[in-house]
Amino acid sequence: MKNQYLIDVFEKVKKRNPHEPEFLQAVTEVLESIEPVIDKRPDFVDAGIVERLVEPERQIIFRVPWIDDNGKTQVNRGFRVQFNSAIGPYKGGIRLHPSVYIGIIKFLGFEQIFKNSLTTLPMGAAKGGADFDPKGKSDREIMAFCQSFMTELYKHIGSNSDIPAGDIGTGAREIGYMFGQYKRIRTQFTGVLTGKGLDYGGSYVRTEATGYGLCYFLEEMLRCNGKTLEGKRVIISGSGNVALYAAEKAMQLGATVVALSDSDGYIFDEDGVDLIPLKKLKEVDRARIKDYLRYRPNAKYYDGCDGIWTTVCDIALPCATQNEVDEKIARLLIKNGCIAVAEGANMPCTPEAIKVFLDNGILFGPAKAANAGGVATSGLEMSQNSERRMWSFEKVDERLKEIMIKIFHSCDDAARRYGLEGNYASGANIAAFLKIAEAMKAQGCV
Ligand code: NDP
Ligand code: 2IT
Repeated sequence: MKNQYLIDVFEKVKKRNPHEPEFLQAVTEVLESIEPVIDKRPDFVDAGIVERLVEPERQIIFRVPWIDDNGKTQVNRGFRVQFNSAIGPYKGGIRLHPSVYIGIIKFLGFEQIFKNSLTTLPMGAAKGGADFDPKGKSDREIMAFCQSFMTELYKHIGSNSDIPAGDIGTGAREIGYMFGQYKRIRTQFTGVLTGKGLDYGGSYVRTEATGYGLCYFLEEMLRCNGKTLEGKRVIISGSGNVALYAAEKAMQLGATVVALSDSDGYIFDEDGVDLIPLKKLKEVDRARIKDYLRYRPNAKYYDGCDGIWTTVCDIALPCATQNEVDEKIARLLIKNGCIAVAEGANMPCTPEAIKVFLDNGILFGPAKAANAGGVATSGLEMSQNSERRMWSFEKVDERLKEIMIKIFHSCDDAARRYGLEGNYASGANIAAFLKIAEAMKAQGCV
């Protein structure tokens, strides 16, 4: 970074947010790529856009007490960071994972600003969560936690102010319990959460949306570079909501998915993973990925989640968590013949890894563009809730596809306009930032 204004803003961010490496990483990546915009737009500097952008509008931290199955009191820490409302009500998921702390929620909330801007839908940005580990908990314990979490969170959210959704550890079950508690406390049946069940205000395709959207984006990125998904060998990290539906769509588009993982290890199935047993294992039984071998004894299981990146592939889709692909892994993927990487997870590739991809001509789809299909479909769920109607699967899927193709082209166009052809990571940041910055400028110093 050479721009003095951006250097000064970043120094302040570092000073104000020590011990939050993920947040600083997300901010650095954005500030570096908007430098050519700031160089040309002194009006953004005058309006203090960037120093306002890096400071959340509101941060809420609260106690979440609940009783476990042994009658013992447990206490978790809950978060909601309402980052930016320049272009719409706060919108973003809830992460339930033991690693959650304020720095993780802030990095995710910050990324969400740009992602939501790219969707073209009117959504501001927030993220929430708790350091609660859903793994191994009974349904009753999950319900007790979700009800307690919502008993505080309800004060800060609403269908026109802040609309949470799922993320790691928060799926249909958790959204259901949270929605039930919100409705009970507020006596209001509104679209306050997205990712709801289809029987009570949910949208078709929301379950599939992030994974499907990732593949729609990937397909367009490949097409515009004279390639297709047909016949490609794909590896996907994770085996949660995003990974499973990325696998499903990649297969529908003619690719062979040979490996998926969880935090313990990964499976390799040479002829292509069989999604029917895998979905049952992960979505119904809540089992581990190694149990896949019970259905496909010829597949292989290896301990250690990092091992998946040694698998020979044409395309890699990191769909588990942040910073799972580092520089070493990036070089290994390239050595093994990988031609494209698209991020299903949020910030799964380190800045060093991204640089290696870009320097080596690997097609790289950045998270805030490539995984925006989830929140975009949440936006479509909000529209349906407002209309009090439900659109067909086909209609939502069609809208999702259109949005993902448009997102790819906004990244591509912005990159070209700034002489960064093929750098969709910078293109995504620039395109998203311009819209947010104009909206913030128009609304004055708030
Ligand atoms: P899930 O909870 O459904 O699945 C998460 C998967 O990632 C699991 O397989 C989990 O393995 C693995 N995982 C989680 N943490 C780690 C870790 N620290 N190390 C290794 N593996 C890990 O979450 P989602 O599929 O919803 O989310 C995955 C990613 O996609 C996240 O980065 C999320 O922010 C992002 N995302 C999600 C969207 C959505 O709509 N759900 C939308 C856009 C982005 P294990 O079971 O062993 O923990
Ligand atoms: O990271 C994300 O975009 C999500 N977890 C989805 C957010 C949403 O509001 O659907």
